[in-house]
Amino acid sequence: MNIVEKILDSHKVYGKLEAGSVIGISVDEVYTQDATGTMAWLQFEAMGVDRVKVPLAVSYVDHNMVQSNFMNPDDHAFLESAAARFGAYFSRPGNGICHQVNLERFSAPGKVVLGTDSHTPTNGGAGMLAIGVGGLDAATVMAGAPFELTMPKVMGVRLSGKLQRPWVTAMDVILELLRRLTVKGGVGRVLEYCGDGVNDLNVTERATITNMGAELGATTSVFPSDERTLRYLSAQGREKNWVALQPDSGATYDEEIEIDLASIEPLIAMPHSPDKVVPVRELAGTKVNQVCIGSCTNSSYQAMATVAGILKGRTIAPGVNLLVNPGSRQVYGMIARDAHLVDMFAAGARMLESSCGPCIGMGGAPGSGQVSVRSYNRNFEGRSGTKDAKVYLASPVMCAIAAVTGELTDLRQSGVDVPIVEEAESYSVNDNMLVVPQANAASIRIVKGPNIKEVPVKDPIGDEIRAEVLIKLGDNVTTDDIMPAGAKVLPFRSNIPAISEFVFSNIDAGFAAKAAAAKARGGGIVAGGENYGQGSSREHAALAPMYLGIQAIVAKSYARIHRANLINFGILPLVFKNPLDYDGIGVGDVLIFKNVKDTITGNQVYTVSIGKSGDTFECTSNLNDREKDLVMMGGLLPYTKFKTGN
Ligand code: MIC
Ligand code: SF4
Repeated sequence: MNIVEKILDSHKVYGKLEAGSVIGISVDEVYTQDATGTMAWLQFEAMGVDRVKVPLAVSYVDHNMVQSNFMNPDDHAFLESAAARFGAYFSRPGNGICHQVNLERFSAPGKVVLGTDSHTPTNGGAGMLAIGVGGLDAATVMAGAPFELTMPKVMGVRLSGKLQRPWVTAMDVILELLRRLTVKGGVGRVLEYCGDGVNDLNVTERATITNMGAELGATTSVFPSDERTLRYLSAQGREKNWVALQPDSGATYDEEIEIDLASIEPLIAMPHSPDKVVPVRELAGTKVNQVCIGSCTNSSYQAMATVAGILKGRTIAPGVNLLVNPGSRQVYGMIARDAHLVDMFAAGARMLESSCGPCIGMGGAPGSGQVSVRSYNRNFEGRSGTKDAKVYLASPVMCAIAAVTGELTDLRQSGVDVPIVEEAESYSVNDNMLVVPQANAASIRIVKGPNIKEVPVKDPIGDEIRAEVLIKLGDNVTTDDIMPAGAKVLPFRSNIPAISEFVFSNIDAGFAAKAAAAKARGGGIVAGGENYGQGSSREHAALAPMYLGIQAIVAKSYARIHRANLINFGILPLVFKNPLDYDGIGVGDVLIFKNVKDTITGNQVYTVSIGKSGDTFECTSNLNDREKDLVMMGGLLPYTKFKTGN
């Protein structure tokens, strides 16, 4: 068996480990973050379960950290009280970004972790099977259900050789994969890293690679657990969590690709997609206005100390703003202790708190039309908070050099020395910002500020859908397109009626009003191309459209987490049987589906007629048995209530 099969086999509750079949697995840990966690915990509360039923649950606060009014701190207070009430650890604001803190303090090879954030696979760097899910899926698992997924294909990524340090980093490895496979290349797959080259990478470097495997659309990515994993866990004072985890000799993969680490050169992703990757040297001379270093992708002690070494004794170039958000308080403390922080400050860095910050448009927006180079993982249009900003993604080394030279350069020609920093021998461990769950919590009151509203629930599906195409989009529509983030919108994550006003607002400012009008006439439909809903796990990208009366999406294909979220909220994720039919529909067309219920429970081939012309085309829904029930009943919440009799 390969590693993925080993972990799934040891956690299997039902199903067959054959690519494409539905399996249920037990889960060792679930974590949430504040931007998706308020919904997850409200949903958990609505399920009427007294205490989480997974061995470990952690509620992090890291996204909604700009407290421009009462909303975000109210959410934090809600999360803290819900964690106490239901038996989860609470990672207090300031402790760091969920993925990095979880890797540091809770990762355990061979175990399964779900997180309500698409970059949960960060933990795969330490040999965990770590999967990003929507809040409702997390709540259901915390309430005791197995996690159900379609058995993915396992793609072996065979690494050989060694990176050309210090110029080439783990970030360049994942950029190389994005260059080869694109943002759709990982859909339906888990990437399992193997081969001698694995030894060249330490756990935090591996975590950079598995973190950004999310941008490939992969279900997750995983590295073996070896001596380097033991070393990392020991350095975290957690060697007891180590187990060895290697593929059996002769283990096979559904697909395999090879990467010679020595052949990788410094790479960069151009606006506005993580897969628009080119060698940095091709862009040499491009002027840079802003540099952002950190986030959940590149915040290890090693990365931060390397950046400080580049900045030491220099000043950032005129016209450049440098923002640094170290991913955890642990790393922040260590770079302060070792005076790297002094070198960063002295060079002119603007040090931010340990939170997502500019990565999700929570402050740090670039100016109009500016070039921002970031060691982050996503550069979707508008995500930075500035629609016409040009955001590039590159390694922390490239970013630091761009900060001091003011432009993109062929690193080796830059004249800047880059220190080689070894992996930390030991980490300073201080868990005082992790609130430990207590027994006897039944009397704890859950605190809900005025912006925290009930989760809306859809009615069971009707037998006829007659709904208008409200928007028609191309391939790779992101959840940032559907449900934008940023400092203005994120505070409404606990208030679906309010956040719904922003659905598709960066593409069509009148969308919410159009949808409301269409709702009265039978509802709306969204038309999309391939890989609809890539990116974030935010279920608001399904929940808010559902609230606006969206009945179905018709697209050529879907990203995994978003498809699951649509089903969880009772929206039909339809696929054109013939992709060319996409061309035959337009905004304003009324699409009519008859015998919907019989089709869902039957062959799932829907004959759709287009109102005006009377033309027809076919769609399918590819729902498994459980998904059929969910869509029929209006989603996972009514389904769970029905099953548990609540
Ligand atoms: C992101 O990177 O897009 C986020 C913000 O972390 C999201 C979660 C969210 O939208 O709250 C993710 O990656 O899932
Ligand atoms: Fe936060 Fe950005 Fe990581 Fe998402 S990708 S968890 S917004 S740092």
